[in-house]
Amino acid sequence: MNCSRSAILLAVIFFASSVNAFVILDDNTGGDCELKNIGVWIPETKTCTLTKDLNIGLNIGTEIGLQNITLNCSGHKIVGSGTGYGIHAYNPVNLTIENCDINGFNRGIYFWGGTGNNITANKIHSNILGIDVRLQYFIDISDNKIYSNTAHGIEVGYSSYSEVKNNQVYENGNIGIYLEVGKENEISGNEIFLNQKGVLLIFYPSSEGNMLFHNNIRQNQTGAYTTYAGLYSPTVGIYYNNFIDNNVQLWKGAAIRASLNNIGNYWSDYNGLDLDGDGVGDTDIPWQNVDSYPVMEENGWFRIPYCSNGVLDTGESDVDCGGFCRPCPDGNACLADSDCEWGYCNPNGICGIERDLSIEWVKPIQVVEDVPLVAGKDTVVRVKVVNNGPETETDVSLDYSGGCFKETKPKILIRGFSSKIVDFYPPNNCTK
Ligand SMILES: [Ca+2]
Ligand SMILES: [Ca+2]
Repeated sequence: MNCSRSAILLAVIFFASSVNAFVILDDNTGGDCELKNIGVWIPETKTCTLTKDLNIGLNIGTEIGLQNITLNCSGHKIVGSGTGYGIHAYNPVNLTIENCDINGFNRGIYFWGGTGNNITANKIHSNILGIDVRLQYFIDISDNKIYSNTAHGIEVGYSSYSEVKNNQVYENGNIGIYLEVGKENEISGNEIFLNQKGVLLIFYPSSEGNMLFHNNIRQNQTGAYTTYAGLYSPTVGIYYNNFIDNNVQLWKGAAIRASLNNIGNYWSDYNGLDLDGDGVGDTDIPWQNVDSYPVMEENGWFRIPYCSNGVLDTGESDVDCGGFCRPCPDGNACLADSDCEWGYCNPNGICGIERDLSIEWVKPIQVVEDVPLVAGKDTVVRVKVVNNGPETETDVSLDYSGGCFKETKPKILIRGFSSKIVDFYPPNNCTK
């Protein structure tokens, strides 16, 4: 009796989500992209750019997987009423989903099968599951903000060669990033905080080559939870992470290699001693029963020997800096913002200058101070707006006199008692 009741329920959900959704197709109008007047379709690049918010979800193709499609929401919202999928695709190849704000669905993004897909620069929040992708090869999930989903933030299942990187994953009700079976997957560069479990890793014996590295994992109930099914556990690499103030820093149920080049992780609760002053702890090891090389300070892995040998090595963006080494100063080569001291890698792959302003309280109008710009150098003016009150929306403006640059970012939502970074990019022929 219970069986048939669940079967009927599932059928209803599928029917609702497949009918009650816009459909993007690879034809003259991009399917509903232009037919239903929700966006602009460029056939040459197979790109649908949304021009309005949507209150039902989108299917990319039907039962037949499409290739090389891009959906650019251009910041628009796709809002559901608690069921169905925000964006659904079956067996997509080289599908890109970018700049979407997806909330209020059973699953914000759901892919079943596929190769080479990208999910980048989206906000995915207040769904049951934020991103749920299955049976993927070479999926790239990067630079998204994934928060306040009631179950998991990102779930990658039965997939291989995935990259989950540089995402902010926070305040999800159960698991922040859930990697379930598959090989050669990398989870790196993520900020993972205030989830029930920051990261959950489940492996089968065939799940070789998975890595969790270079992440900030803080204030979760459990930082990282590892386990396996089957007769033995493959080894997962967990190194160069900051484990900070998680109630349980690490649950070790699988085999873990907790160091690379004799450098491990930073553990906020490590209270051993560094007897020879090399930045790596020497007593109370292996810490957490896994880490024989706990570093003494946050991001302490810049002490890797290749970071001070005067040679450009694999893993550095310039000589002895970037990557796992110290961030590079202004003018050095970079591949990502995280390679740079100022946190800004310009489009030419050179570390630019960041100007940091801090607004200590959200007020109707607040003039902070002059920020100098240098002609010929790319600058990002990074405004950190601190809100010491309840959740609010505010405009943030940057105005250089002389008409060189003026921009307002409207209606920036700042959660209560938290802060938000707002970046401006003045042209590099400006001086001030
Ligand atoms: Ca030492
Ligand atoms: Ca080097």
